[in-house]
Formats: sequence, C-alpha cells, structure tokens
Amino acid sequence: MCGKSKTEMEMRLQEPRVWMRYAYALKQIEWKLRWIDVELAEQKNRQIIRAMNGRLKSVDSIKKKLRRKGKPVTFESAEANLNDIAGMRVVCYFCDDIDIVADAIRKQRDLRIVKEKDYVRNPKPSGYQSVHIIVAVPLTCGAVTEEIPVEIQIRSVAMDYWAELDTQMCYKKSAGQIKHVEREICGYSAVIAGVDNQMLELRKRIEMM
Ligand code: 0O2
Repeated sequence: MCGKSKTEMEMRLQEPRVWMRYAYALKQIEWKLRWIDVELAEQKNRQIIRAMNGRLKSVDSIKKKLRRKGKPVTFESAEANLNDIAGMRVVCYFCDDIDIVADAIRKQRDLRIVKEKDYVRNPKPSGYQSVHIIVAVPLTCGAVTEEIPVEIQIRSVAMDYWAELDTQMCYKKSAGQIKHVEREICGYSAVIAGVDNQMLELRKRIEMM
C-alpha cells in the first residue's frame, strides 16, 4: 500500500464548507487592506505598504502548532485554539508605518479586534518584531452570521528581512542545539532595528527640507 490515509481532522479541514470560510475571510481582509493602502498613499503622499501576502495554514502546520501549544490535535481544537488558520502579512516601508496601518485596521467598523500583540515595542526573546492583530471577520450565510478569525502581521521591510532569515535558520528548529545561533540572530535583530530607526530619521529629515 502506498500513500497516507487522511486523518479525521484533515478530512474536516479540507471540506469546502470549512476552508471556504477562512478563504472568504482572508479575501475580505485582502481587499480591505488594498483599500487602506490606496487611502493611506493619498493621505501621506507616499506609499506606506510595500507588500501583502495571505495564506491558509496547511494541515501539517496546524497539527504541528497544536502539538507545540500542547492542545489536542483535532478539528475542534484547531478551530478553538488557532487564530491564524487564515493569516495576512503586511510589509511596510518604514517602522512608523506599522502604527499607521494598525490604526487604519482598528478604525474598520465591520471588523472586531479580538487580540493585539505588539512585538515591536516588546520584541520576542528571539528578537522577532511585528505587530499582530487578530480580527474577527463576519460571515453571513442565509440567516446565520459567524465570525472568522484572521491574523494580520504588520512589520517593516527590515523586520521582514530578519523574520524571513530567522525562519530559514532558527524558528521552529529544536532549541538547545542551535543556542549560539539563536543568540547571534537575536543580536542582528537589534542591529536591524537600529538601522530601521536611522532610515526613519533620514526620511523625516528629507520631509523637513
Ligand atoms: P507560521 O508558519 O509563520 O504561521 P496566539 O495563539 O494568537 O496567542 P500564537 O500564534 O501562538 O499566538 O503565537 P505568536 O508568537 O503571537 O505568533 C505566532 C506567529 O508569529 C508565528 O506563526 C510566526 O509567523 C510569527 N513568529 C513568532 N515568533 C517568531 C520568531 O521568533 N521568528 C519568526 N521568524 N517568526 C515568529 P507560526 O504558526 O508559529 O508559524
């Protein structure tokens, strides 16, 4: 026999009526952010958002995250414990753009803010920096309205560069074996934050000219 039989969780997550809810919510957020992008560019007279990237979490990644969190690896547990089955990443040019985008998201009256984490003002021990906002997107089907969580990660292009390389080299790798690498990459996060701030100061000086 070849191939792996699907688990119950896999089958349920792959049912169109399940994943389409997350895909719908992600599309709503994508269009809202495109709108915000256009409005902010007009208001500020410069581009604020450099790139946006949305994804639905793979079943494999869902299972691994539930295990990491010590939660049961079931469909119900995934829906109850994970806020990032649908996720959107927004990469801004400058570090002060993060608050501008976050504020624009907070002003959207059709979104409920479920949770916010500011890993820019309080970086993770790894050195990871980003603002995470979990929003609840309303989805109405017939007479029933439910809320679908979407995680929006907002960071500067410099923070994104660090996070991408950290993901390649450290993040989710077994701790201990690579402790020295973790320490080193954490140091680079501070270096990058320094350069990010210097670039911001430079932009501000140019704006004053
Ligand atoms: P992936 O594959 O990128 O999606 P919550 O349930 O909302 O309380 P959660 O999700 O358990 O919070 O944890 P957290 O730390 O707030 O956010 C997790 C996400 O942030 C991760 O998702 C990563 O995308 C990113 N992240 C967090 N810490 C780091 C880090 O040290 N390095 C890098 N590169 N990214 C980080 P996933 O699901 O773990 O991964």
